[in-house]
Amino acid sequence: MAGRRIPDQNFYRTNWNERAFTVGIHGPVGSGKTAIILAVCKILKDRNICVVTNDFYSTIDADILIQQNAIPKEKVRSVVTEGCPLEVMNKNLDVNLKEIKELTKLFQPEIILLESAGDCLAAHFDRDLVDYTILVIDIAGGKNVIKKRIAGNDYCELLVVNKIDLEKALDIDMEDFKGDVIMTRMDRALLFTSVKNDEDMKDVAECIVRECSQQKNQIPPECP
Ligand SMILES: Nc1nc2c(ncn2[C@@H]2O[C@H](COP(=O)(O)OP(=O)(O)O)[C@@H](O)[C@H]2O)c(=O)[nH]1
Ligand SMILES: [Mg+2]
Repeated sequence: MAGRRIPDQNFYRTNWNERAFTVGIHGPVGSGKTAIILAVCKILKDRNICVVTNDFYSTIDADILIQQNAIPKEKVRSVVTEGCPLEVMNKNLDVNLKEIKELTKLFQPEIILLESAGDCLAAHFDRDLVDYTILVIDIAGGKNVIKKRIAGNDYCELLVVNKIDLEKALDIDMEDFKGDVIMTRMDRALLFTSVKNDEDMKDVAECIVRECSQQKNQIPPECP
């Protein structure tokens, strides 16, 4: 049920050589961001992709991507974050931008996937950092998780509700659950996924590639 992106009339970018098309992938710890990035990298293996991860005090996520041969080692950068999760992306916005620009210079990638940590919405949605924002949540929070407001749901371009394969274990009625989620998204893009389902992961990859192509082919408005 991928919908359309909210048009952002004031946002046109033409210089992709300094900072490649960047996808911000954020959401709570454990929702499946790294697992989705892993799957997307494998699906898009013939394209030129780079990844930046943000890990607290570790390089775990970047290590997973490299060990699982999702992406060549040199195309992954790990920003090791410290301190309060609420501030972490904010503090590290410059560091992330630096890594993204360096990767762009080195490889001229078509797409950079940025896995972010923490809840600093201002940083996640900063247009100087990312061109397309994906929020990943999972159903493990229970059937009411979407009724409690999810930080970022109002702003992200694509909401991914992951781990739907766990519906029975969590005793969730998916039809009810989906209805609640759809209410919050209206006509904005939304996917229900399991990383165990290749088709679901292909849908995520497709959204990214389509958005990348749309933004790069956008014609800026003429100056008045
Ligand atoms: N059953 C199931 N497990 C998943 C799914 N997605 C991720 N996981 C598992 O959830 C855990 C956390 O995933 P991870 O990608 O590290 O979450 P992150 O913190 O958001 O990056 C890992 O053990 C994954 O294998 C899914 O769709 N279904
Ligand atoms: Mg992760």
